[in-house]
Amino acid sequence: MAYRVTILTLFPEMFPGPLGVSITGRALNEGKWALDVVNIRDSATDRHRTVDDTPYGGGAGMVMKADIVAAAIRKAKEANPKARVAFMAPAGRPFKQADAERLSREEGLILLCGHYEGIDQRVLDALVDEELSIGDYVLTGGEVPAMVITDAVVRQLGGVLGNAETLHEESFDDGLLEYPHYTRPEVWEGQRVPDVLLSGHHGNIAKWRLEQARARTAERRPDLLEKKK
Ligand code: 4H7
Repeated sequence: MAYRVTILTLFPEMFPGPLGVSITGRALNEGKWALDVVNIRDSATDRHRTVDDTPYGGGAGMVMKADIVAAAIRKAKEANPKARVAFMAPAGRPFKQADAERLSREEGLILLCGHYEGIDQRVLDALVDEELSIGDYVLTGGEVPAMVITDAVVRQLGGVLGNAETLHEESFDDGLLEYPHYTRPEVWEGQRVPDVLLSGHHGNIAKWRLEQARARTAERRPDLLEKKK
């Protein structure tokens, strides 16, 4: 059975969006993974299809209702019964490459996208396995984070990446930032390609790339070097 991703959202028209093109789109068309998009509003029961209500304790904004969101999650679980359920939130645990690898080894994924001020905590406690954040910024909704996580997970699935793409992955899965890349022409607007890359000396090229990756990491992400020790 193909890996199934179920998205629970108030804005289903946002999908597949970027997931429908390039590597993820090709893999989707080839049946290497499946995407279900479920409108949370379809689980509303009243005449106005209400999904939100005012917060207990007061304050600005609205909160997504526990009963409606719970019904949507339960419906998603019927079609994707062994899936891990994740909620995209600014207060979530930071999503890392290791999470993409771990989630790709699960039997499917249900991603819950919040809007308004968030979702009633009780449905999260009862039905959500983990809460994830893609970074320290606030977004309008959880849809873009869900796309980010789906992209990162799908490219870890077997048979999704081509040979060249897989090789590249391996050479830079070492906790360093990537080295800089160059292609023709040799001189562009007065800037030359570094001589070593034209030398044909594969040992020197590998050494230079590693030095570049280390220097960049020290400059831009010293936290990553600290972790490697
Ligand atoms: C849960 C709770 C994820 C989800 C609140 C989601 C950033 C990330 C959301 C909110 C997200 C991330 C709703 C609070 C919109 C702010 C204006 C959806 N933002 N939002 N409010 N970093 N937003 O992964």
